[in-house]
Amino acid sequence: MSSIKSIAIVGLGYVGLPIALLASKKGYVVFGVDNDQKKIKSLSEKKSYIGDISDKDIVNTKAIFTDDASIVKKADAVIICVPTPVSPEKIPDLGPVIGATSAVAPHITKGTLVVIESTVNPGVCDEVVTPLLEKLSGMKVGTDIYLAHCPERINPGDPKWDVSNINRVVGANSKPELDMAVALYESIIDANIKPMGSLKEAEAVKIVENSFRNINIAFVNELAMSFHKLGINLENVIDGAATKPFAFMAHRPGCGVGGHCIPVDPYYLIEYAHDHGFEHEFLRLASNINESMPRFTVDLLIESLNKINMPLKDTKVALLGLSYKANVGDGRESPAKVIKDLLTEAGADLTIYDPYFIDKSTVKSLDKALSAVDAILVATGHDEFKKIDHKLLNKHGVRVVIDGRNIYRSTKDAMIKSGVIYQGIGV
Ligand code: SAJ
Repeated sequence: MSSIKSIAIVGLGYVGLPIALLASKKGYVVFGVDNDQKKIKSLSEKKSYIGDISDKDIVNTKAIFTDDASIVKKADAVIICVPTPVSPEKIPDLGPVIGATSAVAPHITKGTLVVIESTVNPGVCDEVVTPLLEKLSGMKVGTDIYLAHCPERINPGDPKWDVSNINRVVGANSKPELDMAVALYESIIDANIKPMGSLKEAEAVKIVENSFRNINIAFVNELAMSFHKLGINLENVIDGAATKPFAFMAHRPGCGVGGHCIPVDPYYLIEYAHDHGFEHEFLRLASNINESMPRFTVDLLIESLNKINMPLKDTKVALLGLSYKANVGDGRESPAKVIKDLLTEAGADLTIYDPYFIDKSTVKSLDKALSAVDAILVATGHDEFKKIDHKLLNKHGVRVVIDGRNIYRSTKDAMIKSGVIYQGIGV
C-alpha cells in the first residue's frame, strides 16, 4: 500500500475524470481540480460530460471537485492530466502542462508526489516541469518533493479497456520516487505497472507506442494510394497478411488520422530530436502521408464525378461524419474538417451530417442528408452510416459513394451493381 492517503487530480477531461473517480472508489480522498468552470458546474450538477462516464458515476463519487488549485496543499499526491496539443504548424504546445504545474507548485507541501500523466516528449519532466516546481515551491525535486511520469493510456469509447485495467508504465529519476509512484498506481489500477529507468524512458514509451500506430497507418495509407492505381483491393490483402500468426499487425487505410494522440504525439519527438540535432525523416514522412489522405479522398470524389461528367463545383455532396473516430463525438484533428474545407474550396454544394455533431450539421437526420445529393463522402465510420445500402442510395438518387473508412466493403458490390459509382480507400 502506498503512504498516500489523498490525491489531487488536475485536469478533469477524458483522462483526469476517470482516474479521479477510480481513485476515490479505491478509498483515496480525491480532489478533482479544473480551471474550466463549465466542467466544475457540470460536476456539481452531477452531470457527466465524458462519454465513458455516466451521471450515476458522478452521483456516487466521494471526490470533491473545485477550480481552486490551492486545494493541493491537502493532497499527498498531485496527478496532472492536462492536454498536450500541437499548433497548426505542428509545434508542441506545453502551455497547459506549464499552466497546471505553475498553479499547483506554490501550494504543494513537503513530501508531495507529483505525477505527470499528460503525453510529453522525453525531457519535459526534467527540463520544464522540474525547474518550474522547484522555482515556485521553493523545494527540491527528488528530496523535498517527488516527481514521476505515468503516461495516460485512455482509449475513448473502448468497451473493454478502461483506466482500471490498462497496463501502465511509471518512470522517475530516483528509486524512492519510483517506488512511491508504482505503489500508488498499483493501489488504484488492476493491471501491470511497469517501472521504467527514468522520467525520460517513461516519456519515450508513450511517444513510441503512438508513433508506432501512426507509421503503421501511414504504411497502409501509402499502400492504398499505390493499390488504387494497381487495381488491387488492399483491405483483402491486409486480411490475407493478418492470417500470419506472428510479426504482422493489421492497420487499416482511411481518409486520414485524427484525434488528440496519434497524429500529435510523433511531433513531440520530432521537434525535441530536431532541437538535439537529429531529423526524424521517417516519422515526418509518415505524418505527411497521413495528412495527405483528405486530399486523396477528395480527389477520388472528383475522379468519380468526372466519370459521369459532373464537376465537383456546384455538385450536391453530403459529407457524412465530422468526428475523428467512429461512434464518438470528438472532432480534434479530425481529417473530416480538412475534407470539409477542401470540398468548400472546390465549390461543392455541401450538406453536412454527423449524429454526434448535430450543432455543426446542416441537416438533422441521415435521411435528410441523403435526399437531393448526387454524392456522399463518408469521413467517419459511425454505425448509423452503415445502414446506407444500394436501396437507400437509389431511393435518393445518390450516384457516387466515397467510402473514407471502407465501411461498405461487404455491400459495395450491390451498390456498384445498382449503378452507383463506389470508391473506397484502397478498395
Ligand atoms: N485510424 C486509421 N487506421 C487504423 C487505426 C486508426 O486510419 O488502422 C485512424 C482513426 O480513424 C482515427 C485515428 O487514426 O482518425 C486515431 O485512431 P485510434 O484508433 O488510434 O484512436 P485514438 O486517437 O483514440 O487512439 C487511442 C490511443 N490511446 C492512447 O493514446 C492512450 C492509441 O494509443 C490507441 O492505440 C488507440 O486509442 C486504440 O488502440 O484504439
